[in-house]
Amino acid sequence: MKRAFVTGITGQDGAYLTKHLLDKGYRVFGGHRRTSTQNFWRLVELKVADHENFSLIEHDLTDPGSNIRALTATEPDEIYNLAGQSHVGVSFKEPTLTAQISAVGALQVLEAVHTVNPKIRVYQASSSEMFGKVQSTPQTEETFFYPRSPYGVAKLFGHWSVVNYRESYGIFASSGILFNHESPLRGPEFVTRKISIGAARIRLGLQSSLTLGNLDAKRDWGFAGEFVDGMWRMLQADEPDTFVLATGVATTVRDFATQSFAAAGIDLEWIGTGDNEVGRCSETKRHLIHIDPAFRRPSEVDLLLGNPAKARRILDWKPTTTVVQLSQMMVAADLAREKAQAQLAH
Ligand code: NDP
Ligand code: GDR
Repeated sequence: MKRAFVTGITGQDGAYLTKHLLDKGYRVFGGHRRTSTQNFWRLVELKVADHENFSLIEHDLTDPGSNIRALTATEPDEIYNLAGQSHVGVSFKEPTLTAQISAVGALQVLEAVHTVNPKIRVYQASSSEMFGKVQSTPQTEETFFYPRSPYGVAKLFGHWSVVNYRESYGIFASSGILFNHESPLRGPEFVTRKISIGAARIRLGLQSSLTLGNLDAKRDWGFAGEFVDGMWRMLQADEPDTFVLATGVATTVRDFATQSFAAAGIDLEWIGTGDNEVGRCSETKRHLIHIDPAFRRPSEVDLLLGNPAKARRILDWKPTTTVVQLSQMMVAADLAREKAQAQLAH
């Protein structure tokens, strides 16, 4: 039975990857940091929390001893380093913390592997945010990096550390440059989930409107459940390498909102420009989406659009969920949750 240690188990990808690995017959150890309130709701939703081959282990990426102890205790064949301060907007407010977790933390995982057992295969959660300011599209493994946020800079450090440990010590370490991937388990502070919750609550009369930032940003949005399979495939390959995982289709935030509100049965139309732009219901003319400049970032990434051809060629990985299906899946889940919540309250 193969053994895997997954850091960041309480996050979106941690939950989906754990389910994927358990379905493949792995023994999975999930790293979680101590928090004053437990947050295992995703593991519960995917029904992996009580699985006989799953255990939790306390782990904080920023503590060197914690990394060493986690590897010594779990003796994994593979480690998936998913832990991180993953919010780009927050990284502008907490740049040092972001670097400590997502840059130095990634290095410490590699150093722990180098120290404890250099045969452990490593997956590092790198990001399309490293491409930042658009140099060319679609973005591939060869595209020049130009990060535009403390988050992107930190992830680039992690990415190059992976390449360095691969070349210096022969460690099987792969870097997955993943474009945005979403799901009903996405954190509510990311724009897709913020929209799906907002659409569901407005539809049910629980909320009157939603505020967003930059509607013009374009992202290549895929389904997280399919992206974790790409992570696993990277560690089954003959050689460690760098791979882009993306869908190859970019959508504006505005269009994602229009699709999501349509999935909730609300036809949106857009009026005005800039910070005065409003999304209103075409039927009632009620204003449902406003702009709040506070949600804009000091420097923005305008367009992320990936070409996953290398992953398709070498890993035989291909996503199939379209962005419209994704928005429908997310809105359906939030409508069901909000209805259940509202029933509980009565
Ligand atoms: P989430 O924000 O949902 O999860 C992040 C996880 O990291 C949480 O479990 C969090 O724990 C944990 N974490 C944060 N700080 C520490 C720490 N110091 N020590 C240990 N664990 C910590 O992110 P996702 O699941 O969406 O993403 C997984 C990884 O992939 C992240 O590194 C992200 O940056 C990267 N990524 C994500 C993409 C996406 O579109 N989802 C695209 C490209 C890269 P806690 O619950 O305690 O906060
Ligand atoms: P991103 O995702 O920054 O791409 O990082 P996010 O959903 O936060 O933003 C996507 C785009 O939407 C714009 N936007 C808003 N964003 C948020 N969060 N809230 C708003 O109200 C809002 N309005 C508009 C943003 O400006 C941006 O252009 C995600 C994370 O998962 C990272 O960890 C990961 O590395 C990258 O995707 C790839």
